[in-house]
Amino acid sequence: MAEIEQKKRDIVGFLVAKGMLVNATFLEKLKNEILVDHLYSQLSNNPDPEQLINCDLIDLQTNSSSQIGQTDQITQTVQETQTEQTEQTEQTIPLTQTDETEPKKQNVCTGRVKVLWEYQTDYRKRKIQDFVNYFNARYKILEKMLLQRPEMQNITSIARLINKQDKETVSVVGMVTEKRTTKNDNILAKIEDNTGQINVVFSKNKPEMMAQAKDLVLDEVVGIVCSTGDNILFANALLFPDLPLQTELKKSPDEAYALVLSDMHVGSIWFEQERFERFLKWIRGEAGNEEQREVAKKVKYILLPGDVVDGVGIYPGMDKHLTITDIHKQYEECYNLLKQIPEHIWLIISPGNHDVGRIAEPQPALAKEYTEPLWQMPNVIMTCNPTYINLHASEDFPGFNFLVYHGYSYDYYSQEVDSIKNSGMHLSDRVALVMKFMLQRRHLAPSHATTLYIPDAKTDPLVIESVPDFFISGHVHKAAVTSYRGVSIICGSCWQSQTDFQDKVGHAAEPGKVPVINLKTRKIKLMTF
Ligand code: D5M
Ligand code: FE
Ligand code: ZN
Repeated sequence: MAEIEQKKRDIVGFLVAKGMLVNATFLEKLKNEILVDHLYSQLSNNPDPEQLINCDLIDLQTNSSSQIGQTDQITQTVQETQTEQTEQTEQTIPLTQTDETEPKKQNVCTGRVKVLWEYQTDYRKRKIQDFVNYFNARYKILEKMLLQRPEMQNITSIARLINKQDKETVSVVGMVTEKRTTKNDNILAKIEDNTGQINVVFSKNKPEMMAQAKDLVLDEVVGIVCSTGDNILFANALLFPDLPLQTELKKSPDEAYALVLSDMHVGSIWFEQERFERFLKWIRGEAGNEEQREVAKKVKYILLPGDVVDGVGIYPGMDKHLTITDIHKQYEECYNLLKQIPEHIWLIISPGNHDVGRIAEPQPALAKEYTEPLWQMPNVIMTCNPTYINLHASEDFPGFNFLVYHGYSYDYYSQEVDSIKNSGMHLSDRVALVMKFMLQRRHLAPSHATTLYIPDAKTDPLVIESVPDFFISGHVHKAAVTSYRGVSIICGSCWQSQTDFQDKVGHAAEPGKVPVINLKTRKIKLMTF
């Protein structure tokens, strides 16, 4: 029995390593030992993962009479799932009937999840050079984005500007290393590229640019169109890496929903059990009006972007704020709750700053050692923070790219970026502005040390390298929905009522709001539980 379980794990592990994630239907299939043995025997040949996932018992010519009953049973289960799925997607994803030999390869999944980027933990000790390389990597990616802008045509390196005598219009790309307001109310920033550094003046006489310059944060990489002076630059325009202007909004051909369920904080004395149970009732189709129940039926994905448990030892004296003081038991309780969600819904779990493991980002997927029951769930995908995943792809649809980040760095930006701080909004209502700020900077924590991070010599995983369709966060404990240049920005709420700490810092939590994303219309509604 244990051997079979290990084989199952190896099969799933193989598929995950190949970027193929398995769904409930597939795991249901794995209940049959013949199929497990068959698939396992294939692993050593490095099989095509697509074929492996679509392999069915009926494809296997098994003669074992003792197994036939079981075989029929499983096949039936698969067919039932297919029928259901076919009905749901019929209007929009027609089944191609041409491939008669492989009818079951169509729509076996009730939805598709692909992890596009997975963080591989690298526990070696970091040296100074790693930090240098990391900053260089970040600089290069952002510079490349900036150089695509027409305004950046006359790009010159800083070293070549230092000795320029004549007044000329040039453009530079640099990392901001200093910033201050002068006594004349202009802004003086020092920028640096890999050839040198130079001061840039942003004049208060250009109000639009001045507003942008006030928002500059240290270490961000910007483009500046400027006039040269004597060892100084006078800025005429400031450019952020930013998103391209919106093209057509991608929409799913079929009606399906994704939910954001962040910050459960299971184990906390402030965990809102009753509220969460109301959510569970709805998602199981046992509560809500007719329209709401219809939506519940079509939910295919639930994103849980971190703080799924309250954790232990996160701050001094935390014990007295916990109903469950053992980290294993917290995840076990989390499992007890999540297993009540219908299995046809994918649950995509990524870590937050309260979860087990390191809080330095990128945070690897939650360690199995502490979260075993979650890993065992057939419909759970454990991924890292930040993570980049593709949801709902089909033969006719490329799927949506989701950038999911817990949001630990956001506390700093909501209090320090000039336009956000002075937005007139309450601290807990600023997250939409912060998330837009991140998209403009193309970075999840542009200033060094605004979040803990692990430098990676080759790349900076917190750079927003590809433009997502959806940008999802949590952490702030208050839901928000907006959009920027075609990217839907969504922050989940929480399942923990206002904590003592939040009282102290003047933060107002608003638990129990669930962003419900209609993937067909791209409309997002907040449901309250
Ligand atoms: O954080 C939940 C929320 O609590 C977060 O978005 C704001 C508030 N919070 C947490 N830590 C801080 C700090 N250091 N300053 C200001 N506000 C904070 P959670 O991660 O669930 O504890
Ligand atoms: Fe939280
Ligand atoms: Zn958090």
